[in-house]
Amino acid sequence: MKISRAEFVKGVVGDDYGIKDNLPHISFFGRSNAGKSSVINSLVGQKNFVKVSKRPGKTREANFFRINGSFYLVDFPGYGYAKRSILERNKIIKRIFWYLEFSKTRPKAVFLIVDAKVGLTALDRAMIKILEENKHQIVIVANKIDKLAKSAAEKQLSSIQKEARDTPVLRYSAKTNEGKEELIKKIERFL
Ligand SMILES: Nc1nc2c(ncn2[C@@H]2O[C@H](COP(=O)(O)OP(=O)(O)OP(=O)(O)O)[C@@H](O)[C@H]2O)c(=O)[nH]1
Ligand SMILES: [Mg+2]
Repeated sequence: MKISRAEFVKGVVGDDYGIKDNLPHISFFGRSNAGKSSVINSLVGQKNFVKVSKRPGKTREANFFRINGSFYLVDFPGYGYAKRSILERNKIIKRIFWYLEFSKTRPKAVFLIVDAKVGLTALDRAMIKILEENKHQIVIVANKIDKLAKSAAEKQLSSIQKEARDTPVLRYSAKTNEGKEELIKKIERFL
């Protein structure tokens, strides 16, 4: 698959997604600052398609991007951003969980973006648990692999893979586009 068209459709704050075209969703979750928006930018090949900021906590809405007119990439707000109020953090988690448990439009797959250098955090583990309980297809994307030297990268990847057991872990860099072909292939398989 070649991504030739990417359109921003809407940003959704509440629980009503209001998108009724029945196109499949592929959803991106992860800690704030892990690079969800950057990964989407690298996939669509446009640097500033989704806003990325130096400060985490930029994405506050679930943003729906229609790709090739045939499916959605959904960029969710990151969880665990410490500078947000507890109330706001809870709201975000609640919204994500609602989507994963009750939304009529179940995502075809969930890509969990982690910072390869940081590895899996407690919140990522909680997220994986919810995803598994709700029988979602999961792929872990170990992003920012460019920040690690080769041996450190291998070490981190194998420790993430060991913990993730059967869940696939992809190495990725939104900066260099490493892993882009594999990620697009994975997405394609879920559609
Ligand atoms: N070196 C490097 N930096 C990256 C990579 N991906 C993202 N970044 C940087 O990490 C920061 C956060 O990226 P975002 O894409 O905004 O992260 P996010 O997960 O969407 O964050 P929230 O919207 O806060 O949830 C930005 O400064 C990016 O430039 C990568 O693969 N390599
Ligand atoms: Mg973002």
